[in-house]
Amino acid sequence: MKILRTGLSAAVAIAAITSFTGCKPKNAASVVSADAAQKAYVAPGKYDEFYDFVSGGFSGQLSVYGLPSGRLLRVIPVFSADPQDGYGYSEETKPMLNTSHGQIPWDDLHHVEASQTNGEIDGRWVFANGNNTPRIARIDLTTYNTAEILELPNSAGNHSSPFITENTEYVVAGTRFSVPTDNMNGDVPIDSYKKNFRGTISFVSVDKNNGNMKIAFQLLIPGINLDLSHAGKGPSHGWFFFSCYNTEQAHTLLEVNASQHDKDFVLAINWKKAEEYLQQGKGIKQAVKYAHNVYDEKTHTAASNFETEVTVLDTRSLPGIAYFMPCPKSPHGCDVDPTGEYIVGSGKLAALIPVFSFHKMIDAINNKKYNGYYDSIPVLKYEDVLYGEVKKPGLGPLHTEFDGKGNAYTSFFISSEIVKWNIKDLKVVDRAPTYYSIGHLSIPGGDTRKPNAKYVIAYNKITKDRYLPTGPELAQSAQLYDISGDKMQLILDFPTIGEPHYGQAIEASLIKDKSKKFYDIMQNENPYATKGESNAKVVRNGNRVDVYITAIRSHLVPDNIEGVKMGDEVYFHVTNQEQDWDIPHGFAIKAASTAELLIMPGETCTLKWEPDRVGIFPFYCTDFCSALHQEMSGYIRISPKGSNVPLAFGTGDTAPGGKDTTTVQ
Ligand code: RUQ
Ligand code: CUA
Repeated sequence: MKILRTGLSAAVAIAAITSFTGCKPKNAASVVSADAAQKAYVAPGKYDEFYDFVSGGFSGQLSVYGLPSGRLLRVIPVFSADPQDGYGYSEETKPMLNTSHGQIPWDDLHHVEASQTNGEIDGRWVFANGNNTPRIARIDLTTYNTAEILELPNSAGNHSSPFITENTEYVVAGTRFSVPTDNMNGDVPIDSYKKNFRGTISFVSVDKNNGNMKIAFQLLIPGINLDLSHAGKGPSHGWFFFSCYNTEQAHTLLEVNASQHDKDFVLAINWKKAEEYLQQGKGIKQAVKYAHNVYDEKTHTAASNFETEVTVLDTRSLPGIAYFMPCPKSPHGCDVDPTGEYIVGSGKLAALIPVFSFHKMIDAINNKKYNGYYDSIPVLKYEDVLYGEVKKPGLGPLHTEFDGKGNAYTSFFISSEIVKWNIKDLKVVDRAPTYYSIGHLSIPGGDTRKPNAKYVIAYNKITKDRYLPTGPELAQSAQLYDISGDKMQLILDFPTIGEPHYGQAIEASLIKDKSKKFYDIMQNENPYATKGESNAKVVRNGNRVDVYITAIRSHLVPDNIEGVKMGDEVYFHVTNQEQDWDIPHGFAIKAASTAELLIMPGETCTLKWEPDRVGIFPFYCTDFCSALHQEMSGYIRISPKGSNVPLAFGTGDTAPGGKDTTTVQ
C-alpha cells in the first residue's frame, strides 16, 4: 500500500486532491462522544469480547489484540525471526524460515484470513501471506504458534493472499508481480515483459483434519498485476474473484504507465472448472523447487522439505476457467457480500464503486456475450455484469466489508473516511472520518457469510498527531467504531505493531477455551528432551557437545560445566520441567550469536553456541519466574583446543571440582 502514498499523486485524475493536509478531518477530538470510553472499557481482570488478529505488515509478524479494549495480547512471529522467544533462532524453529533461496528471516505480512466452515469462521487456524518471498503461513489457534509455512514457486509479490474458500478447501495466492516462470530461463530483457512475464494463481489445499497445506494446482494467467481477492460464497461458491491492475502490462513507471486504461479488470476464476481439467489430466507438470516447513507439536521441532513439482493449468488455452469483468480504474479491494451475489471492486482512481452481480455474470457467460478477448481470456461487458454503481462515495476507495444487514462499509484512503452504503439501493447512509488515511477495515466475520457487526476496525496508514510524538518514526494506528446503531461511532484509537494491513476479529467464546496452557512433558518427543533432573547430562561426540539441561523454579541442571574446548560446537537443549500455565523459563549465554530461548512448560528448545575465546561464560534464565529467578544461572568453562580438562558437569554437590577450596587473597 506504500504505492498509494506516492503513487496516486502522479495520477492525473486526482492530482488536485492528494495533499494530505487538505483532507485531514477537522475537530478530531470532538467527534468522540461522551459514552465512547464506556463502550471500549474492559475492566481490569475482565476479558475482551473478541480476539483481533492483525497483520504486522513489514514487521513480518501477527499481533493479537483484544477488542473492544485494544489491549495487545500477544505478538506471534510468523515470517520474521523473533529474539523475544527465539523463533527462527532456536535449532527447532530455524527450518520454519527456510526457502529455496535459503534461510530468509523476514517477510512482509499483509493479510490474515481465518479458516471457515460453511462460510463461517470456525476458529481452527488463521492464515497469513508473505508478500516478498512468496509464502503462506498457517497459525494454530490452540498454541498461537506458526505451525506451517509453504513457499510458492512461479510467484513474485504474493499479495492477493491468503483468501479462503467457504469450507477452507483452498487458500489462494495470486501474484502482484508478473515474472518469467521458474522453469524458464529468466535471463531475459525486462522490455520483453509482454512476451515473457506471466502471473500465476496458486490454489493451496488445506487438509481438513490437520490443516496441512499443499499446492493443488497453479493457474497461469496473463502478465498483469493481481491485487486482492475474495472467494465466492453461497451461490457463487466455486468461484474466486481477483482485482487486477496494470492491464497496460507496463514494466516501468507504473504510477503513470499502469494508470492509462479507464478500466482494468476483476478476474473471475471458476475453480471447480479448473478441478475438472485437472482430473482430465490437462495440467502440465513443471519441475520447480520450493520449501514446505512444518512444525511438529510432539517433537517441538520444525522440518523443512523441498518439493519439486507443481501442476500448472494455462487459463489461456483451457476455456471456462477465467473471465474478465471490466472495472474502473486500478481496482484494489475485491470483496464479496455475505449473500455471495454482489462483488465490489474498489478502483483506487475511480470516483464511484462498481457493484457486480454474480448471476448477471453467469448469464453473460452462458450467453457467450463477450466484448472480445484479453490475451485469449473472454472479456465480459461492463453493463452486462454490473448491478449498479455507488455514486460519489468518496475518494480513493480501497476495501469493503459487510454487516450482514444489507450494508457495506468501504474505506477511503484519500478522503480518509469509512463510508457506509446500502447494497440494495447503493445509497450512502453514513460516513465517519478516520485518523488518518485508512487502508483496510474489518468487521468481525465481515468477509464471511455471517458477520458479527458490532464493530468496524480501521487500519490506518498515517498516525501523525494522534499520540505523544516519538521522533520521526511513529507506531501505526487502528481505530474502533461501534456500528451497532445507525451511525458509526468512534470509540477508541490504539497504536499497532508494524503496519496493520488486514485483520480478522474472532469471537473470544469460539476460541478461548481451546487455548493450550502447557505441553505435557510425558508426550514430549523431542530427541533431546530431558525428563527429570537425574537425566541431565553432557555428551561429547567429536567436537560436538550436547548439553541436556533441565529448568525448573529456580535452578538449571547442570549449572557447572567443564571440559568444553575451543573449536567445539555446543548445543544447549533446555527442557522446561514445569507443568503449570504461564511458567516459561528463558535461556541465554554470554556472547551467543543468536537470541535467547523462551521455553514453554513441557517443551524443549535448543540454542547452538560456538565459543569464541577461552574463559568462563555464565548462562541464566531470562524470564523472571520466581523470587529466586536471579539465582537461576550457571557457568561453562572453555579451555584451549587440545587441553586435557576432563568433561564434567553437575550441580550443587555434584558440580565439577566439588567444594571451593581456594581462599580470598
Ligand atoms: S493492502 S490497504 Cu497490502 Cu491489503 Cu490494501
Ligand atoms: Cu526461570 Cu527465571
